[in-house]
Amino acid sequence: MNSELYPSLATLDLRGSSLSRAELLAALPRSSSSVEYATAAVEDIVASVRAEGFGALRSLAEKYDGGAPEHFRVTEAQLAQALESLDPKVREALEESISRARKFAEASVPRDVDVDFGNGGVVRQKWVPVRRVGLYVPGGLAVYPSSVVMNVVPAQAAGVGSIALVSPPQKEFNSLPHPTILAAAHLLGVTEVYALGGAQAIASLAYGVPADVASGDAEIDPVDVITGPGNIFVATAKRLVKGRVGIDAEAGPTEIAILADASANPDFVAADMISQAEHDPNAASVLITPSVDLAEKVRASLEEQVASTKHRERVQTALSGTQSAIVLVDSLDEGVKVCDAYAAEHLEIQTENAEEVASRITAAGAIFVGSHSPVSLGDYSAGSNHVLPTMGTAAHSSALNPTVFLKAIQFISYSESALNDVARHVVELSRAEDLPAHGDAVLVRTQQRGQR
Ligand code: HSO
Ligand code: ZN
Repeated sequence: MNSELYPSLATLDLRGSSLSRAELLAALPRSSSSVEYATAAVEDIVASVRAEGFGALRSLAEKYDGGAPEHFRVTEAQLAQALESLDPKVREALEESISRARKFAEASVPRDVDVDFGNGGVVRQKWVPVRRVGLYVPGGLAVYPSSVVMNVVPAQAAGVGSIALVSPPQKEFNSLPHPTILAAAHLLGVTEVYALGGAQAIASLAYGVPADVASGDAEIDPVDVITGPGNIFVATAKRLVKGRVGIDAEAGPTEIAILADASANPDFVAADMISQAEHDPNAASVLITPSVDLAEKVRASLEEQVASTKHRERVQTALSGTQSAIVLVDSLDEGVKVCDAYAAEHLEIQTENAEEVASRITAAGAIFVGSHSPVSLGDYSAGSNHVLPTMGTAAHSSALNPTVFLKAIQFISYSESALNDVARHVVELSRAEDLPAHGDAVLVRTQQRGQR
């Protein structure tokens, strides 16, 4: 094929090969970001926050964020001020994003179940929100008010009563979080916001921070669940505090895979590859196609579109990295297998009968079906969530959704006669496990001790 166009994007030619799943996994492009190397530094940060509270937070903010705010908690007046200063068009766009995300999140809250086994033997499952959550919104290369929406809305839909939001202090904004982040928080009715970033923010949420009389900073109450994307230090810290708190899927560099055939519009495919590459030089853009002709046209379109895109350098680095490629396959069926093995954060299906092809996919964070459902739509305004599992973790993990903020409590309520119905089976199994006291606890109620 003609790789002279956009030659820095690699080709992986799988045509005619019959790889095992393990071989396929090894062959597929993937960014090599690993949380291990940050572990020692993050352990130190978590330990110092636990030992020294706000004192540690102050010196860490000076060291990593170029300065500490007067108080870490953002005041109501500062939140209101940020919203007042927000461009009305951005406000309108955020409101639309919130209303669609809310509609979808509320519809996604799982139903309670109630199963009657007869004679008054009932088992129920009730979804109960966690008491308090901490949501991390990154600073860094870009400012993401959209991520405020994507984290807050499912927590609210789940019925969480207490929400704390953290985002790194920005030197140019008086060491407060970026004003559009504050504005989005205020729009969503979130009143507890802290200028805290990095591993220290995660440690503060997980373990809490005692009040500091000297500085006047009030106590930060520990949370039960922490969600939200962040850099490698944030991801590592979340991994460290997991168990003490629940976390969402670990977020690595963003990735887009596109399964396309000859019917796809190459300009659409190229634009979507560029759109996610724009996030990060480590972002992954992967096109999977049985059509050599489409692959060539996409290269030509990339050549043109990359030249005029704003974050050209970042995009070029991402597209020429080993994590990005055009993968040639023998057929769409083979393409589906490749998609399932890759388990992309975002998967676009730009083929004939896109709905049918999409229905055969079994691993992806979110699937964007057909020519008019680009990933960037989902990033902002579709109603779906943009906090998604990366690095192949979509094989076992899901988009951020209300269940992340809920626990399913089971209620067991049996009457005497319902207990009678199964008593002998409990006794039998307790004997099989050599735990006779288990059976006795039933027999003492059903007065069948004589049968022992
Ligand atoms: N594509 C990113 C989310 C995002 N895009 C935020 C723009 N703003 C990861 O899913
Ligand atoms: Zn994006």
